[in-house]
Amino acid sequence: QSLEKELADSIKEGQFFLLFQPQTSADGQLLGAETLIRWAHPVKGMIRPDLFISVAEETGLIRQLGQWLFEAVFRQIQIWRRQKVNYPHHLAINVSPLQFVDPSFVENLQKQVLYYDIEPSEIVLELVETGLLDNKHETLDKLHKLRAMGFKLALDDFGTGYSSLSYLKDLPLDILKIDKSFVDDLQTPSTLKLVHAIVDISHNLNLDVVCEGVEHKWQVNTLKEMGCRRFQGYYFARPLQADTLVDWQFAPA
Ligand code: G
Ligand code: G
Ligand code: G
Ligand code: MN
Ligand code: NA
Repeated sequence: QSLEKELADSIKEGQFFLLFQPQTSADGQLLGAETLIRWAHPVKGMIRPDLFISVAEETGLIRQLGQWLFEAVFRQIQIWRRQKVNYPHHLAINVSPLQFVDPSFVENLQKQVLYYDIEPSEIVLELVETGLLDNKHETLDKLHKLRAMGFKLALDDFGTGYSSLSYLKDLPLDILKIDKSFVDDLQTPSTLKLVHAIVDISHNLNLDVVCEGVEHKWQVNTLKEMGCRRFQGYYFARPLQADTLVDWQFAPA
């Protein structure tokens, strides 16, 4: 059976689940988490999102999957609240460009936060450049509405696309996520200088910076010296199950 066909059924059959990757301070204090979807396929085993998100986008199923994703995160927040555990105050959710350009995206999200009694200021929407490019007027209108509702807005994967500085100037954003490819390449002097400049610009524009894909202590130290205060990567933690996340504490190797 094709992946497309299976995707449609799998949403109904509850084969998707969420993991949460900690976002921390330089010394490993939990500041937030990014939600990462997984597909537990009954036959093929675990399928990574790199494979099925693009299929979902091509087939239009991403709208349904995106809807499921928000509901799954919001239900998880309700569970944490009921358990009276301390869950991270910023939960980041990846938004596919195709979800974002949907004319009813803002309205649907509004309904969901009301229904699940969610405080939008606890939610970070991770957006990518594609989709923010298309219709400038509509994009700005949506971003302003989402922010007025209280959501935090992050620009994900910064540095991988065209990453025009005009995004940072023109779009109402709260957070910039520096892509792993930069963090990997910090030993190259030109990359180091570029990342330093991006961090400075971001902070001058009142954007928080999250450094992604941090795998080594030297990377944390280097980035910290540049003024970075938020980190996400295997050095601190891999994506975790919900109940592991709330008990998680950084233990340096
Ligand atoms: O989760 P991983 O660890 O494998 O993520 C791989 C890619 O899939 C990343 O680009 C990530 O942004 C994307 N991704 C992971 N979870 C989600 C999700 O819930 N929604 C969307 N749209 N993309 C996701
Ligand atoms: O107020 P209530 O009894 O629902 O709180 C239960 C638990 O949920 C508390 O221990 C608190 O840590 C957590 N909690 C309540 N409200 C919030 C909130 O707005 N943000 C976060 N992160 N946790 C909350
Ligand atoms: O594209 P996006 O930034 O949303 O997705 C984050 C992706 O990076 C996920 O696939 C996540 O599992 C992965 N990731 C997070 N931290 C690390 C890391 O330290 N090393 C590697 N190799 N991947 C990471
Ligand atoms: Mn992301
Ligand atoms: Na990224």
